[in-house]
Amino acid sequence: MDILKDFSLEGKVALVTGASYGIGYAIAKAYASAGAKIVFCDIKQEFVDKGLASYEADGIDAKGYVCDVTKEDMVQDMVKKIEEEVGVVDILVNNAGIIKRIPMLDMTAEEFRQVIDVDLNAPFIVAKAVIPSMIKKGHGKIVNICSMMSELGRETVSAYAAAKGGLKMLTRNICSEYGEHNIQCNGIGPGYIATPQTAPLRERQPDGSRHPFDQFIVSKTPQARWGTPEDLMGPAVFLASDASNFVNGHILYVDGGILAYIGKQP
Ligand code: NAP
Ligand code: GCO
Repeated sequence: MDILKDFSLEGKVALVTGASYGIGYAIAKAYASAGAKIVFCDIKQEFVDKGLASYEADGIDAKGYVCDVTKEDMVQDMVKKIEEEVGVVDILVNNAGIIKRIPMLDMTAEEFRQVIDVDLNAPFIVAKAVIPSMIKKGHGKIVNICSMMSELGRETVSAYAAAKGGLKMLTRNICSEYGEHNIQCNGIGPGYIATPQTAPLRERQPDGSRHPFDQFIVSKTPQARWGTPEDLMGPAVFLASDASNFVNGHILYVDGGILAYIGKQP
């Protein structure tokens, strides 16, 4: 028996939202190396073009679409085009996301809504667009990119934590509602990963010292380092492959142990 065959994504179509760079790009790269055909979207043509150039440089024949995942009509059109031009989506990664780091009392309701829209409403919209064809095909994999903030709060990220907590429960509900159609819906909860989204938390101070938050995260992580997008590749392939066909409604935390650790004594 060759157990590694179960991790193959040969012949599968994988849609990764917001995958011109960052975590989504790394996951798409991993899926391509496991044999999947990659389709991705980004909100601006310039970022889709940037992403296509990166995929090409990495030897990946990806297809990119301009799509704001918060707009249901755009998402429905994109999925219809993907089905016509590439094939039915076998694997969906709801990766696109934003964060606004604003103290709650200073945050406007509109700013709160914008974060909820991208980080929670959009995964609902995109999942709703791909599930019907997954049901017809008799299988599907949905991977929602959750967060430490699906479990923990911290100052200034009220909207993001609310969205990612909700995304954890949306993950469990898709599992509950569509598991009987052989659709597995799971989440990945990355720890603190070095991407553009967290760049402000790692900026060097004027005196050249490390950002206080950078030092804080390293002290809170048993592996004493920030994660990289590459750290998410293996777990993402596992959750998209036949190797996880009886894993459903699970949030797999890829955090270097943060959630298990009280933190190093200062
Ligand atoms: P990132 O570098 O900011 O990339 C986010 C991507 O999402 C960008 O390509 C962005 O495109 C796209 N996007 C944003 N709004 C969109 C919309 N309305 N429609 C389509 N695409 C949209 O973020 P990241 O660090 O790679 O994070 C990716 C995911 O992982 C997010 O869901 C994030 O919450 C989650 N996460 C990140 C970390 C971390 O430490 N980095 C940890 C846990 C979870 P544009 O550039 O064109 O806006
Ligand atoms: C923050 C960070 C985190 C990470 C990630 C942790 O401001 O606290 O941006 O939210 O992005 O979600 O898992």
